[in-house]
Amino acid sequence: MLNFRPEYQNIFTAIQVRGHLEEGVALPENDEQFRRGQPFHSWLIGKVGNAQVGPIYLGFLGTVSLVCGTIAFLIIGLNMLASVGWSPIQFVRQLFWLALEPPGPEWGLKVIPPLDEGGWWLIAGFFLTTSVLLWWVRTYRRAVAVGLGTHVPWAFASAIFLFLVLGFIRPLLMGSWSEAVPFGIFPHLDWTAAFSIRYGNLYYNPFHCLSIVFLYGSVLLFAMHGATILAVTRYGGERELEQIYDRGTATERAALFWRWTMGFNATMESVHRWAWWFAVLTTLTGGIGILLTGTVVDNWYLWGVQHGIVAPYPDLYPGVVDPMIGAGGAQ
Ligand code: 07D
Repeated sequence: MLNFRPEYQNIFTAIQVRGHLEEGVALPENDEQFRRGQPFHSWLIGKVGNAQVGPIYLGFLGTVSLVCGTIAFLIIGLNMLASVGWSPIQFVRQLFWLALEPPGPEWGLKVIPPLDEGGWWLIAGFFLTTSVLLWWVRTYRRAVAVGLGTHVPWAFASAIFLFLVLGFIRPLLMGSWSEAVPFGIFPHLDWTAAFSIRYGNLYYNPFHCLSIVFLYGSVLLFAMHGATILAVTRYGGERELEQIYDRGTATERAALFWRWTMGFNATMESVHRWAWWFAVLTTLTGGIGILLTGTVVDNWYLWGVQHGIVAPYPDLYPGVVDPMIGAGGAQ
């Protein structure tokens, strides 16, 4: 008969650990001044994470990044508000449909087209990109400052790569800002659907396939790992680092469970490398797929036909000629 504490029996009974308030490791003097706020405990926040809130480090980069992010957010929001005649009620009612669109194709890569014809989109994009990049530098510098590896910043860099490909690099390669994604909730979803159709169905883009594999794979790995660790906490398995260098019964049992159920087990350490690579490769392969679209490959369906991946449509209506390219069509 196993003897375990009832708290560990299911996923709903979270344990809230409250020790003394922690200030964290000491920082060099010129860094220390940016550590802000008196830390406190919050029961509600302790329900989903560490009960301690703060201190926060608001250095120069973080502050500038937040300012730039706020400017972008305000430009986007105010443009949307303007598009509904400055009516707060319509703004809330139509929020999901509102957009700040990039410049039309007639403006190519012009640096500042008229503000209401994409100029605001460019300015908002500039501030958002600056904000994201500065936040990246912040994650890198904070990781080094607390003596961590730089794994988090490099994973974040992969996401930023896709973000830059979609909004900056591919539009540059295509020679037009109009290729970029609009700001807005449904508008950016409509953009992805239109993009897929314009380039002959993104499902046939092998890099979109890979990106989905890694996205779903990340979800699966996260679920497997989270479940495994919760399942072995009763043996101290949540102390993962100790279990990596001094394998205990928690690791043994978890490993045995996976060998029993699927014949193979990751190690207490390697599962984190699996997770890191799957997450990073989602956006890395995705970015490659988007870079190739419209630049190297113009129609992924036809590309699939050409490479024997997909069957061509049967020739049901022989003799029908596209009037745009056939005789008598527009010149
Ligand atoms: C987008 C980039 C990083 C983000 C950063 C954040 C802020 C916040 C906020 C101002 C997520 C910066 C922003 C700080 C600012 C304010 C308020 C990461 C991003 C740094 N697809 N699809 C993918 C599936 C279809 C299409 C990836 C599935 C259709 C396009 C992923 C299906 C069509 C693109 C994926 C499916 C289509 C994608 C995204 C199923 C039409 C992309 C990975 C089951 C709808 C993107 C290669 C990711 C890509 C992408 C999944 C279907 C179009 C794997 C599961 C056929 C155009 N699709 N998709 O992590 O990389 O994004 O494609 O049907 O561009 Mg797809």
